[in-house]
Amino acid sequence: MKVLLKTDRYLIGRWKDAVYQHVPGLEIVTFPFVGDPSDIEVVIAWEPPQGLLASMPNLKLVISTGAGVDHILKDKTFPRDVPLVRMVDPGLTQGMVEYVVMAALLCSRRMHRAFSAQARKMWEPETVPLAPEVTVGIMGMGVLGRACAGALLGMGYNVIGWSRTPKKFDEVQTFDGIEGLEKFLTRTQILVCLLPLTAETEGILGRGTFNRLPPGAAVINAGRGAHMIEADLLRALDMGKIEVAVLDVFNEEPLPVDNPLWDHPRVFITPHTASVTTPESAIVSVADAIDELRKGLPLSNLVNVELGY
Ligand code: NDP
Ligand code: OXD
Repeated sequence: MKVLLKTDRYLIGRWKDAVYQHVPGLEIVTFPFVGDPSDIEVVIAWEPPQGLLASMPNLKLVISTGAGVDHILKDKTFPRDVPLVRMVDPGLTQGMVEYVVMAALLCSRRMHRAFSAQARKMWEPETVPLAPEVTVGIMGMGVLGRACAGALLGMGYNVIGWSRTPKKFDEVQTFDGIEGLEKFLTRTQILVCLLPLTAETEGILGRGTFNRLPPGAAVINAGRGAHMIEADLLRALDMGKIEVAVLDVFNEEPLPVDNPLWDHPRVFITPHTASVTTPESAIVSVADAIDELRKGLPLSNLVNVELGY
């Protein structure tokens, strides 16, 4: 079986080693070398170029090294009959839990004010709410959203969740669908976006959403940049509707130097590193997918390409 690796350039060597060590009996080629496209049966991919997957007539499986698959489905030539499996990996989940807990603490402890006072060498004490006085609303109660909810509950935060379909959790009140969105937002003081990017979720972090949050709310976006209408966020920040934002993902990445978000005193920025897939841990999920394919078993973490996640 011939496998093509198309991952971030700086990770390709580590991915190759991991696949050699964990999945016996594969011939591995690394992009941009492809050889004869009709020989490739499996592609392990991050941001494959437009048309690459469609050029492989014998492709049997595509494995996304990311949890999100928008980077693959944005290619309109993607062969939709080929199974697409996404990344579910304890390391990726742990990274996101750490990021969201860190970001929630930055917001509820109002660290932007402390950092601003430090920059001005001003001693400006203030009391901040404790976690039990703060409600964190998580958009997207999937693998990552649920894990973050558990960690935030452990910190003492109130946690509520929003998803496409109804959910039931012991300690997390949940809302679903467009009908549930308003109630969810009006109760949320720190909004965390962990949605996949789909036709339905694109632009969801915009004026309509910000207007429904209580005044002085915080926004954490670790989903995708296209969830956010950046101009609406800047307006909401400047109007005081949103007190602070923690952003990991952007409409254009790397974030252009002239983007006003860089200089905003109440915006924290990270470069799409909320959680990064580590080949040495993610290889378990990749090996499982190839094993399931070889044995003709149902594939774990199969994406519904119609829904886009
Ligand atoms: P999952 O597929 O496990 O969960 C997705 C969740 O979003 C589900 O609860 C789903 O609802 C909900 N959802 C989807 N569409 C809608 C909708 N239209 N309305 C309301 N809820 C919706 O994904 P993961 O938790 O594994 O990952 C989530 C996203 O996080 C990824 O797609 C990726 O974009 C992002 N990510 C970002 C990283 C970073 O470093 N910044 C790293 C890893 C992931 P339901 O349960 O009803 O299906
Ligand atoms: C992912 C990502 O989707 O890294 O896993 O953004």
